[in-house]
Amino acid sequence: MKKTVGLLVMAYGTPYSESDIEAYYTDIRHGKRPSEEELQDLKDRYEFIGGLSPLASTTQNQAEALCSTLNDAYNDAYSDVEFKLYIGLKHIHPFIEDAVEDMNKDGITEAITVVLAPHFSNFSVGSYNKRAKLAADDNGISLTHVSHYYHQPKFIQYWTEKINETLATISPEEHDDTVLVVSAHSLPKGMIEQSNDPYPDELHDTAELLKEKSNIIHVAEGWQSEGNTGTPWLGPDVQDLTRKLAQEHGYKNFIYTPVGFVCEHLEVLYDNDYECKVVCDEVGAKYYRPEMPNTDPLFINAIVDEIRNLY
Ligand code: FEC
Repeated sequence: MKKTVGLLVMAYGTPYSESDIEAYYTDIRHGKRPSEEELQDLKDRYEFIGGLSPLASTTQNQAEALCSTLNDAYNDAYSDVEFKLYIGLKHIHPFIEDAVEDMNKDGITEAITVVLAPHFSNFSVGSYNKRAKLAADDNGISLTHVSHYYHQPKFIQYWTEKINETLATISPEEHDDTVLVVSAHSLPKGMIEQSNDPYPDELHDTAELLKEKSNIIHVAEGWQSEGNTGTPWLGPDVQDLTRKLAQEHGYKNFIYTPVGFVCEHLEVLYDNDYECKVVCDEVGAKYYRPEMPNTDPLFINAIVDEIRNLY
């Protein structure tokens, strides 16, 4: 008899329809309703990327690909374990707590948790894990958390291949005029510094690994998608960084790799593909943004490899 272990895949979540946007934004802001202006601004950004974000269906596809690849990997090892998938979202239903309750109803007593974000911060992956743990403790379920997987060779290989494929479309004489911008979602600076959070170091390690493994010559690190809290966030912001790099080095080509995210969604389709592109146009440089990992087998297997190290 195989033992059924829960696979709790957690992700940010996105509105399923325009009418969900207000409640979703209110949840992101810890229950504080956005002003009419803020709400309209967010609605306009969704409108700009085609009405809604592809995040909901991509999360579902990524989670299903992960669960089946994981089951194949454990079958190959003649294991007595079978993983059953549960999806728990941070800001919209099915919430993390709903998924844990479903596990309990199904008689699950042990589960692996994975967040669809590759770097660890106490304020991102750590906060998902905390919510899962609280709910799991109430339901008598023991959890093993995947903290991060940005360092997994297959994750780095995915991005290395994408960078090299992009470079291959740029003439070799221009490679010295090309810069790679490696970025993740910004977070409030004070929170990160006070808690000695590993998040900035993990982004830095990612940038170093990509520089070492790929054919890129110049690499810069930046932060993106910061919120309006009136307090400083981690910088440099990718748009300011673009202007500065163009001014100081005269780069002609900018390749953006938002490695802190794992698929195309609002923060990539708007903040990179629109906002960074506008700055590239302004400074007379070309904009490139390779495809995000989505369900690429290298990406899915990077998470499987991390799980196999832990469980
Ligand atoms: O495609 C979509 O519909 C959703 C895309 C989306 C992802 C995402 C990932 C992260 N966020 C992180 C932190 C913050 C902090 C605040 C914040 C605000 C927003 C807003 C939207 C939004 N985030 Fe998000 N985030 C996505 C979407 N995020 C929409 C609200 C409007 C705005 O500010 O643009 C600020 C909260 C506050 O105001 O108090 C902090 C982090 C990640 C990456 C890790 C993860 O995926 O969990 C960190 C995707």
